[in-house]
Amino acid sequence: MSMLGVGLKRWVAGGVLCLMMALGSSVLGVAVTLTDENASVVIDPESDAGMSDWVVDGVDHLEKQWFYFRVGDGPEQPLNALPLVDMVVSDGGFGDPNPERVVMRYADQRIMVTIGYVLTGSNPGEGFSHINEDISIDNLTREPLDVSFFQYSDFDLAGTARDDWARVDSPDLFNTARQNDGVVAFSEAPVTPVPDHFEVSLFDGTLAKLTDGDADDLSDVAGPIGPGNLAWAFQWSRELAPLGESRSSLLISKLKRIETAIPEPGVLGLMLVGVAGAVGRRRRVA
Ligand SMILES: [Ca+2]
Ligand SMILES: [Ca+2]
Ligand SMILES: [Ca+2]
Ligand SMILES: [Ca+2]
Repeated sequence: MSMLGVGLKRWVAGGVLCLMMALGSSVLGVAVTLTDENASVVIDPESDAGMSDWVVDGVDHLEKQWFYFRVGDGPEQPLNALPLVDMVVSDGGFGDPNPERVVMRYADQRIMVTIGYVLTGSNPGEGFSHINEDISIDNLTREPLDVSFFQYSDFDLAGTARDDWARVDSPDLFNTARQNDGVVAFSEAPVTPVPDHFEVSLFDGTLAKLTDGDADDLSDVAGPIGPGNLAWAFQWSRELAPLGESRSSLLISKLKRIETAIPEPGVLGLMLVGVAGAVGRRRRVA
C-alpha cells in the first residue's frame, strides 16, 4: 500500500472511531450488551472477562476475547489495567432501536488505547453474524515507546469447547485465524496490519503467558490443532514515535465472522428420516 493509502486508511479508521463517539451516549464502566437482529454480545470494559457471550440464534459461541499489552520490558497486563476514560454506545438504526456499536477509550500518562466494535446480525435462523473491530494505540509521551499489543480469543463454537479445531493461516501472510467444529465456522480476517506473532494452543497455554509475571512473545505455532478447547492470539510489537510525530499511533482493524451450517432441505429431510428410523428401532427394541 502506498504512503497515501496508509495515511488515508488511518484517517478513515480514526475518523470512524471519533464519529461513533460523537453520535452515542456515554456509559462509563458498565457492562453493555450489543444487539442486532439474531445476534448479541456482552462487553465488560473494566473486567478481564472483556468480550463474551457472542450469541447467534440463541447459541453462545464465545467464552472470552480480550486485549493485553506490554510497555517496555514489563509483563503483559490486561487492557483494563489502564483507566477507562470514555465509553460510548450507539445505535446505527437498521430498523431496530438496540445499540450495536461501542467505543471504549483507555489511557494513562504513557499510552491511549481506543477500541471500536460494530455488531451485525442476520435474519432469525440464518446463523450468521459478524463484528467489525477498529483499534488505535497512541503514544502520549515525548519519547519513543516500545509497545506490544495482544488480542486473545477463546471461542467455544456452538457452546461446546472440546470438539473445536483452530489454525492461523494464509498463503503467505499470517493474517487469518480460523476455528471450526463441523457445525459452526469462525474466521477473523483480514487482520491488518499483519501481526508480528501469533499462537494457537490448548487452553490455557496462551492465557498463562499473558497473565504471568514476565514478558512473553507468542510462539508462532499456527496449528491446525484439535479437537480440543482451543484459544489463539495475535501480537503486534512496535516502537511508537513520540506524540505529534508520524507513526506515533498503531491502527489495527479486523472482521470476525460466525457462520452456522444450515442443512439443505434435502439433507434435513434425510436427517429426519434417519431420526424417525432410529426412534422406530428403539421402540422395537423396547
Ligand atoms: Ca440498532
Ligand atoms: Ca464446538
Ligand atoms: Ca507473560
Ligand atoms: Ca475454546
